[in-house]
Amino acid sequence: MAGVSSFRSTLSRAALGALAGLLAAFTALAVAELVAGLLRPSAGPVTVVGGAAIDRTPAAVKDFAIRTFGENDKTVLQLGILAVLALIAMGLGMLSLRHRRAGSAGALLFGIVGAGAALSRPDSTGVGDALPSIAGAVAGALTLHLLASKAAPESSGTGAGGAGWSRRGFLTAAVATAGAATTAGALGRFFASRQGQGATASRNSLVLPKPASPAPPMPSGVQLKVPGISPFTTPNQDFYRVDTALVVPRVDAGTWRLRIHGKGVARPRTYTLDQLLARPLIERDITLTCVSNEVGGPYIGNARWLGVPLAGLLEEAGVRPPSRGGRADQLVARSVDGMTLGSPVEDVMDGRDAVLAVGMNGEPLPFDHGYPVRMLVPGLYGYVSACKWITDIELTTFDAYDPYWVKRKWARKAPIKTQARIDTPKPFARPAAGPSTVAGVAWAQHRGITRVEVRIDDGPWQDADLAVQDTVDTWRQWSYPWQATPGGHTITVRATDGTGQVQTEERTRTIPDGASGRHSVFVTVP
Ligand SMILES: Nc1nc2c(c(=O)[nH]1)N[C@H]1C(S)=C(S)[C@@H](COP(=O)(O)O)O[C@H]1N2
Ligand SMILES: [Mo]
Repeated sequence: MAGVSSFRSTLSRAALGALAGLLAAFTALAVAELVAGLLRPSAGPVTVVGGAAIDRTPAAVKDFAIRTFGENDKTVLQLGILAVLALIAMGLGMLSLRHRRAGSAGALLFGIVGAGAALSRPDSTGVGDALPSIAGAVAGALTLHLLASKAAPESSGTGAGGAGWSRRGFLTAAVATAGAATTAGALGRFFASRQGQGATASRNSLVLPKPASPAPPMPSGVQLKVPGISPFTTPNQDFYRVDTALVVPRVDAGTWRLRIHGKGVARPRTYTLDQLLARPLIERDITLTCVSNEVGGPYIGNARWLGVPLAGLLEEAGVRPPSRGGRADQLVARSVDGMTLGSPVEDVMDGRDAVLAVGMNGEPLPFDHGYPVRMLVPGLYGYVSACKWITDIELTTFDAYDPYWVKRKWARKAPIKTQARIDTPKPFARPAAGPSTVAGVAWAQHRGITRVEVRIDDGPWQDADLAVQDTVDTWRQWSYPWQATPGGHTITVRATDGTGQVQTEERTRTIPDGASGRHSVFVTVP
């Protein structure tokens, strides 16, 4: 009996320790968020540790995460960080009942990790960024010390029964801690949201100028009337989002600047948003695609963008493309959160509509998509062209500098590969026998789509009907009337681009320069 009761008391002591550890970690995070909310929300410990983790994740794992969790990948990462933290905190809590100092030392160690992560972020604004983690760690260590002393007062000696501890004393301290931490966390959130208010106000008051060069009227035949096909223009709220930002940058357009400088820039310049908006703007339909898009995948969207032609700005700055004797062959765009993306200067200046976009489908860029200004270069995957929250353009060479993704083994240059996707029927659908419609989208930005063919099982390739082409920079819809016969069928599609090149059958992974291969779906006709 004595054995059982001492086992029970060991167990309940362990539970107390774990609870103390959890509360201490919660307090640490809440205090850190409060300090971050006052200073800089994106310097919060979960954000900086998450950011550091993202930057160090091997490309294959990142690709897996995007594939598996889609746009929830960052939520999953943050929950993972919190889960690991909770486990370690419970361990430290138990340890602190016996070795009070060890528990607190562990808490402080976490503060150092968080502070280190904060200072290593590319958007770190200085040593102040270490403060949230340090303050949180100190609060966590003190909390752990307090709760541990309530749970196992040192004066009580080492008796297994823990005679001296007061259940009420511990519970009171625990409840008070939880209450104080919750308040601190809520205040932190409040201050953080206030920091974004200048940005929100600047976006709400932004009136987009009329384009000097409007997009040509969209031909009515670009949109097929087939249920289940992707809309030709992707609504902003449905537009895919891919970036490394755990906290979406909220930039106040009033203080925002764009600097253009570097090799061969005879007249470096810094622009305000108003200066950019005062220039003649163009409006263009451009389909954007992510290099991480699997064959048949969702990371593609088409929008009507409004913005400043980039080539003109570069010419004013004295930049010449390599084919006209320019010394810089790479344009590196840098965002407010420190992301870097590199595009060939030649492509940006070859006459295509490379643009610094301020508008997306008739409204200012959403924060998620780069407010106030982002770059787009038709024909290039997003990671080598589409810098969101852009603030700096540096002319350099491919030899001299590798931007973010290139350092992580992705290709230096990455034109978008010709692809076609079957939107309907869906994989494993059960369409009725008889007349049926296979339909979807095909894209080969800046080359255009001239032909789409469909094959049922091992049958011959048959021409699909093409919707009207908007421009060579947009995707193109297609449909194929199919007489569905009972049984299982594999439907495959392939596209031909404006250069006459037929989409390759060869399957490649997304890394290093985009997936190739043909999309197919398997359906069963009952
Ligand atoms: N600042 C910043 N810009 C960025 C990225 C990023 O991580 N940070 N990701 C790029 C990638 S990989 C793609 S595919 C596009 C996606 O743009 P969207 O989120 O508006 O669809 O943004 C590009 N621009
Ligand atoms: Mo991407």
